[in-house]
Amino acid sequence: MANTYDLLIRNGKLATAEGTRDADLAVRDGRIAAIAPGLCGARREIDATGKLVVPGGIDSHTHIEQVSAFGIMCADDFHSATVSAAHGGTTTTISFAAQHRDMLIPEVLADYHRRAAEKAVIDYAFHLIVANPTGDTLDEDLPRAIAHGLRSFKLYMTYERLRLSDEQILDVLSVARAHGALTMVHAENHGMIGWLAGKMAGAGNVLPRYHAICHTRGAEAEAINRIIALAELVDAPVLVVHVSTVEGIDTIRKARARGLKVFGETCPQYLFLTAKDLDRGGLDGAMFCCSPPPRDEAAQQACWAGISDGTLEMYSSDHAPYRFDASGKLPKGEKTTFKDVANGVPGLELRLPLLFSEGVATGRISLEEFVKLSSTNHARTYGLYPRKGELAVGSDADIAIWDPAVKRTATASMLHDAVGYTPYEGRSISGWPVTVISRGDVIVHEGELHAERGRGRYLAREAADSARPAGLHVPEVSQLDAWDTPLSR
Ligand code: DUC
Ligand code: ZN
Ligand code: ZN
Repeated sequence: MANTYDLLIRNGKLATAEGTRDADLAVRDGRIAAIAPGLCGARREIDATGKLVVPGGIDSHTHIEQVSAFGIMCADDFHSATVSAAHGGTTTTISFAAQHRDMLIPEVLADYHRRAAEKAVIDYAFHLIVANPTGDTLDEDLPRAIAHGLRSFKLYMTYERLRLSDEQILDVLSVARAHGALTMVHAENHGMIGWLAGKMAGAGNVLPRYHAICHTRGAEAEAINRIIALAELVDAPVLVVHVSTVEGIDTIRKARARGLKVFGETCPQYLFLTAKDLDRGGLDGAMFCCSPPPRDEAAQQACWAGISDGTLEMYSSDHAPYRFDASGKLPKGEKTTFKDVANGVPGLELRLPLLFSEGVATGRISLEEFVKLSSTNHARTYGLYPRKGELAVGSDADIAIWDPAVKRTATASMLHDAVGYTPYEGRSISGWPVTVISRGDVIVHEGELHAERGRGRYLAREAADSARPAGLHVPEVSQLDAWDTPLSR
């Protein structure tokens, strides 16, 4: 019989956001060519008996080969990060092209494109961090970036080097709205954190645990309230990233109930870690310092509740990889205080195994919810659907085959990033990806990588549904009424 297909995955249980079914899946020319029982005629076959066949993961919040808000280059480049992602069942990353205040956006984009194209082993896209929204940036650079398929910006309300004023945020939100981009926001009140940090450090309290105390949950709550008010004023969609608090989740829930286009993301560190992890002996707690910090059990439960009622549609790693040495976490060695610690935790490779183990295997979430959180919601939100995030004829053949029966203990040495530690060391994890396929190529099989540097492709994106300018009522700025904003109704 002629080989109609390049690859056939047989006898698996296919799971999408819509449901599960037993079927074979065939691939031709990098795309899904057929889904049906009893397919045959392929150059290569994989027997997926007893396994789950799901869309490859999309991690839409990753920091790769990026200089941080503290001026530190992170540990992973586009090769190590995407290799690590692939081993964890992720086939697309969206990372940040980060403007710092002295940089021009076209140069920033050219630089990230060049570095990713040389090294990435899976497909990738970028969000643009906007740190200096001047007139030219607003009038020319941002609209041009959007026209080239870069459909999302990230803004910071804290970090001295990156934060924008409310007026600057309104400027960027207005451009995003007019041209069909989605704005992601790091929402923490800068003044509250800085004031507390000064008091703590002044009193000699400098261990990592004080990081969690200073990034008080009220700082997140205040900033989420404010960004929602700003977004409502100009009727722009916003996605609050790395939401960590009971209060923050509740505020987003209420805004959505009012019909506002406000979305929320949470991350493994808010489901699986707490502030107690920062209170390990000496500087060890620095391994868990990220912003916002992990909170308490009540906040973890609120994150799960936000996931199950759809308030938090996005589950991303916020992979921010720094080694536990002077190149990363501890820039001043033994003298490093909580104010100096590089912010961020790694999570690209374990994001999905942790969610599968703690979510699906415990019965806390369904397989359909797992697919949405790991892949489909990201594709829909960031303008990649149905090319990515779906098992359907015509979609890219980005697929992860999971064995729910495999149980392993997480250790740093099993991971493929360049970090050298994992915050999840010693955790028992049930359910792992065993075969990972990107555009029809089997790039990971039984723990072995089969992918060349640079095979990953840049993904220009469509406007996401929430950010599509057509169909929105676009008022003249002169019509805005700051107190009664009818814009989003
Ligand atoms: N906080 C951020 O804002 N970005 C990277 C990681 C972190 O902890
Ligand atoms: Zn952030
Ligand atoms: Zn981040």
